[in-house]
Amino acid sequence: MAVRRYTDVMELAALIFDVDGTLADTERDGHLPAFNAAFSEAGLPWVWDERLYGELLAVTGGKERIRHYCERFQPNYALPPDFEGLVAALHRSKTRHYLARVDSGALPLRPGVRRLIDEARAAGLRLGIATTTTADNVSALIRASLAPEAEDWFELIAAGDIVPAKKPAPDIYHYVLARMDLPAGACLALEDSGNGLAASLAAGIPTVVSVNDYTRGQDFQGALAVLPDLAAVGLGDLVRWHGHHANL
Ligand code: XBP
Ligand code: MG
Repeated sequence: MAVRRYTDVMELAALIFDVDGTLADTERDGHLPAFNAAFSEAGLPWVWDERLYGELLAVTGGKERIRHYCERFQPNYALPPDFEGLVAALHRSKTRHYLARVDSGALPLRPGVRRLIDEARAAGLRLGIATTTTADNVSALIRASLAPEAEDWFELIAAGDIVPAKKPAPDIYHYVLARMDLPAGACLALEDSGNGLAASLAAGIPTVVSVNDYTRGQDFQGALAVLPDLAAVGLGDLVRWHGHHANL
C-alpha cells in the first residue's frame, strides 16, 4: 500500500476534510438558498444573489455572516432590541431550510471525494472533519451523500461553535489535532478556500486545495497543491505530496 512506502518521512496518518465547498458545493446550492428562504420566511426584504454571497463568504459562519451583512450592507436597518435573538432565529430557520435541501438530494459530493474517502479507509487512514458549519448540517450531508452509516467513518466531526474563533483562525484544526492526538505533520487537510487554508496552515497542517467558483483566484500560497477538483487525485498523490512537504 502506497502509504507504507514513505517510512523516511512522518507517515501520513489522517486526512482532515473541510466540508463547505470541499465535500460538496454547499455554499451555492445549499447555504445561499437557505439564507434567502429564512429571510423571506421572516418577512425581511433581504435577498442575497450569487455575487453578493461571494463577498459575504469572506466572513465564515452563518450567524457571523448575517451580522456582517446587516452592518455592512443594511446601514439603515434599525436593529431590533434583541438583535442577537433575531440572528439566532434566522439562523435556526436557515439551518432547517438547508437540511431540507440536503435531504432532497440537492447536494451531491464533488468529483473525486467519494473515491478518495474509499481509498483512505481501505488504506487504514484515520479520517476527521474540521468545519465552521453547524454540526447537524455535516451529519445530514454525510448521511445523504456518502452512506447512512458514514458518520462512523470519521473518528471526529469538529464543527461550528465548538471553538470560540472560526476559520481563518486555526482553532478548529487545533481542536481536531488535540482530540485525535495527532501531530500536525502526520495529517493532510483538504480545503477549498483562502480562509480554510489560512486556518489549516496556521495549525501547521500540510494542505491540498480544490477550488470552486467562489474561491478560484484566492490566495493559496503555502498549499501542497491547488486543483480544480479532486477528480484526478488518488491517495497515492496525497501521500506523495505530503512526503514532499515533510522533506522540505
Ligand atoms: C464554511 C462557512 C459556513 C457556512 C454556513 O466555511 O463559512 O459558515 O457558510 O454554515 P468553511 P452555518 O468551509 O471554511 O468551514 O450557517 O451553519 O454557520
Ligand atoms: Mg470550505
